[in-house]
Amino acid sequence: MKFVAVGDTHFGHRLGRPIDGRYPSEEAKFLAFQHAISHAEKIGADAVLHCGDVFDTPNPSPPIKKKAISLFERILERGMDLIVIPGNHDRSFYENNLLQFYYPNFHILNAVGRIDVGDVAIVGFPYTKQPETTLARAIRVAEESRKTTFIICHQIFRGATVGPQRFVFKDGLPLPKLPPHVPFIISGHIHRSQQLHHVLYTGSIERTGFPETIEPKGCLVIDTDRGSVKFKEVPTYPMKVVETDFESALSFEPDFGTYTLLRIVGKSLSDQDLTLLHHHLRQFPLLMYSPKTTGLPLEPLYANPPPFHPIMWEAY
Ligand SMILES: [Mn+2]
Repeated sequence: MKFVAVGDTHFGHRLGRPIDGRYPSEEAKFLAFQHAISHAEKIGADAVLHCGDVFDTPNPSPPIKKKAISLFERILERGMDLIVIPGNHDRSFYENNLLQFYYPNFHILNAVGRIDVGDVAIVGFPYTKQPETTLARAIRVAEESRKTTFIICHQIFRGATVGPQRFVFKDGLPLPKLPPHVPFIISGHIHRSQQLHHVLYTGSIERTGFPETIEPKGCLVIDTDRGSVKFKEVPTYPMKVVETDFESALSFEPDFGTYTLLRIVGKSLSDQDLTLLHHHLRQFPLLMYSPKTTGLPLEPLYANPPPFHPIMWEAY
């Protein structure tokens, strides 16, 4: 059987200012998710697993909800199961939904629960602030299953790494022991896809901020016949970080259609410097810059980003 796991779609996420009334960042999230769906269709996936943070906010606008629902329906109409767990950005949305009336293959896990898809079981639970007890409960539910079982969640595990400076989460969940028929846990929440032993992060489907410029985006493809899990990259909206000195910043022109963060490094800026900068840079809707306060000289952060290792697990 085949599964496509995605996470952190953050539908409705807005970055920069709109161009002709539209935020490219909003459309980019849907486009990236469509690429993941197309891949699921192409390989004949049995189910799509969404590991949380469907929306960016608890109350997305009606057009954002409608677009998201239409993409969910595309998956469901194809006969694939769709299993969703609530993340931390958008939990309230999941409480009442009518999709389940129309599509018996649509599943939301609002508490620890198990969904069977063919000869595989999926155990999942929503984002929680008591992750140790909830994960222990999920593992007990998984133990009762006699099938190959995947656990899906939306949590921080100890050792997860993000950002150009390789920030490491030291306080997350310890990596748990899993029963032999539970080969791995798939999690959303950390936007950089990575493997921590048997914990696999899908990563966000599109970038929600500049620290994510250093990594590709995509979904995970699970093939239970081969026992493999692989990262599948999807095309994304152009985004980059430029680090420069103050003088160059005053004449900087970004590429049109590229989200750009301009970091002015090496000099503490005065009020007058900031006014000059703002006057020049405010004309570009997809450009953001830093610093925005006086007396805070920035160090370069992006000169030596950590290498990205796409998940390529051949035999779990
Ligand atoms: Mn998220």
